[in-house]
Amino acid sequence: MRNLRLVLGDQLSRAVSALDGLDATRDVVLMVEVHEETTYVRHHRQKIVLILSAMRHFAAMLRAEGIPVDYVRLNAQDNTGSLGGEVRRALSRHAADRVIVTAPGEWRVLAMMQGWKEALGIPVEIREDARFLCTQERFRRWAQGRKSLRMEFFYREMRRETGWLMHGSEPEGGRWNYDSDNRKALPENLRTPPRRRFPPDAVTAAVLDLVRERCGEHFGDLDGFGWAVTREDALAALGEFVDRFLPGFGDYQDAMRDGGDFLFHSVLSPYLNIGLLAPREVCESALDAWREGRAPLAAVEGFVRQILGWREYVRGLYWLLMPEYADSNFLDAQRPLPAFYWTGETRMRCVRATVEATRRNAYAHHIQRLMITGNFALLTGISPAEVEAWYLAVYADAFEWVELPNTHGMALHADGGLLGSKPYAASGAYIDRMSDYCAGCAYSPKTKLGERACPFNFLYWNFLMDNRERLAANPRMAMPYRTLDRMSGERRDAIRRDSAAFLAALDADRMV
Ligand code: FAD
Ligand code: DLZ
Ligand code: SF4
Repeated sequence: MRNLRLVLGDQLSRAVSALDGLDATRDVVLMVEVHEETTYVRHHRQKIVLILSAMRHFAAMLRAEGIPVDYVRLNAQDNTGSLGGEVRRALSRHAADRVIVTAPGEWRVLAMMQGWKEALGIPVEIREDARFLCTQERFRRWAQGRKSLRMEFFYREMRRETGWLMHGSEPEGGRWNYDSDNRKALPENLRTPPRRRFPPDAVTAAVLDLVRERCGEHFGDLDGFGWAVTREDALAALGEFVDRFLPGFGDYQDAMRDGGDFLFHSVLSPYLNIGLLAPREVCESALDAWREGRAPLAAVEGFVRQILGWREYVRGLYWLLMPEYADSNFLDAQRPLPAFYWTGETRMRCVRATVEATRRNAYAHHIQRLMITGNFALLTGISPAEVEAWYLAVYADAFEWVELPNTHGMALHADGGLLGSKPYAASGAYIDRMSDYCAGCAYSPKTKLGERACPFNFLYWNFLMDNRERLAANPRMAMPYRTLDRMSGERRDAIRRDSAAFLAALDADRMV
């Protein structure tokens, strides 16, 4: 029997289940660059280059092992432009009896694959994606019958299961979570060493030309492309992070600085998500650094929690709750996405800096995503579907299984609090405390009302007033509502007036 083994652009691991049991004398691996996947959202151009170049390198690596790979390029003649169309064509080229594929990272693609069996008239085996630390079945068992699906409880179970940072049955150091140590603002004189980037080789250069030619309409700079596109280089990026940045990861996890594009973050998410790195090896590198005294416990716990906790948890939720999850809109947010999410043309320096960094790098760190662009969208009631399409497009690490719960649940509270116990809404004071953006802004974080007032200030209170019925019963919102209720009627009227004027300007596409 000849199997056609399809490997997608975010499945570039030698250990991917679609390749299990491969017989190189009979089977064929199929990899396809298709218009449908490069355009289902207007992906950042660096994201497309990263994926296509990494796919080409991966195919070359398999071939070097003696595995037959049928690779269809984006501009190949007769390329049908869709995954389904290319599988159909390949089946007739190779007279295969069966298609084997690893489950994709998106509901849309899974639904498509489930239709292939009937459409193609041959067996299609969809195998579990085993590249995660928690299986879907394990997550379902954890979630079953629970009232609250909080990440922290899931994370503790995963710590116990892996034995990572455990001292018998107790957490190492006596605490499960060192987050309260991880909220320092960056000292002004602290400079982060420059990040290693990987200059394009001939394969990447060819893909850069292709994307320049075909994706002119897409968002994002191509100059300065420096992502690793091979496992070898991704491992070098991991090594650099652990040696030079992990020790500062915890302390400055929530900090922001204009021009500090990566700070102490790992910048490994694109490699984890497309398969160049595995979550286990990334966590184990960090754990080794702690055991050898090269990184403190709080930093390593914080880092491991992001991967063993958050990353596994959002994936579990996605597959548990989709497709209905994406349809909820708890806060009834309907506003269209402002144009400055693409252009960066706004007087709010924090938003402009985040959009510009995103355009430069196809990357922004977590606090920029959550507390700047996410917070603004939450406070102004932008439609979840529009915000989600933006996040899915602009980041090199964006795949729906991880992007959607983070945007829909964490940033926008559109799920009504399934993922986060309260909305991550914040005023200018938070942004001022955690960043240097406000110093050079046209607005003032200390001014609460009027022309110079930071928009996050009045919008924050306006958001609470608009959503009182939905949020006031939440115990974690009791304090802000008490503060709101202590305000004078005139002050609340002024907040409403300034917010209405700001939102009218936003809706009219005027500079804000
Ligand atoms: P680090 O800060 O170094 O963290 C280490 C690793 O932990 C990351 O590489 C990532 O794999 C994992 N991680 C950290 N936080 C999360 C989280 N909340 N959910 C899942 N994994 C996490 N992450 C994506 O990988 N893809 C996305 O499309 C994505 N969209 C997001 C959208 C919004 C609105 C928000 C608030 C967060 C989003 N995140 C997403 C989570 C997080 O912001 C990124 O994983 C992180 O910024 C990647 O940078 P890093 O590798 O430097 O992370
Ligand atoms: C994101 C992406 C892009 C831009 N291009 C391709 C492609 O040409 N071929 C491919 O196999 N995969 C691509 N991908 C990744 C897919 O979109 C991804 O596999 C699905 O969204 C499921 O996660
Ligand atoms: Fe952002 Fe407000 Fe600070 Fe300006 S003043 S940078 S808008 S938080």
